[in-house]
Amino acid sequence: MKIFRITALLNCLFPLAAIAAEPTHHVVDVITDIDNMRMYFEPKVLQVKAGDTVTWWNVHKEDHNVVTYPGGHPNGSEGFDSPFLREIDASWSHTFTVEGTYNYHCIPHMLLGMHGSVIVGEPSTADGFHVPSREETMAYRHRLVEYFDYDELDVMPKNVKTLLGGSPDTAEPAAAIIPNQALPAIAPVESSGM
Ligand SMILES: [Cu+2]
Repeated sequence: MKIFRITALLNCLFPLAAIAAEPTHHVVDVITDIDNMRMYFEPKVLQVKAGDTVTWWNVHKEDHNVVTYPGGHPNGSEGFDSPFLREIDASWSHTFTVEGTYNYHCIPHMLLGMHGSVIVGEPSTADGFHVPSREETMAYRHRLVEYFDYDELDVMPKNVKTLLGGSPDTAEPAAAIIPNQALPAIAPVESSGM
């Protein structure tokens, strides 16, 4: 087995390279900081290699999920879409096989800037992302509309309701959360007055 001997020889000469090629397990902490009204992923940007597994770990008791944007994953990949992590220590894992950039977020807290990226190997170029079909885009939009219904808006912090275009003092639905209208750009949330 000549190939085997060559491999064995390379492993002797470059033992670190052999170790580095092994799949690695990474953890992203899913953080709920109620006092400061912050929900975030730590690290926000994680670089891994093809074959590696990432586990999102819910550090606190709060509902979170991790979902790639419809156009937020590389050509030829499936993206990912986790169930809700609800309890402390709840976790969900995904193994990355296709190289490129995966931009994801938590649906309940996307308006609080709960976004993250996993870069597998090299980052995707601008034209290297999956182009979602109309059906994929509409399905995603429908999930947002379902999630951010009137009841949810009612319990949202005032500054977020204001960002959505609703009145901060009422539970008025946000005009922006209607199918076929673009979501507004999210300005930085003022920390004063909280
Ligand atoms: Cu969340």
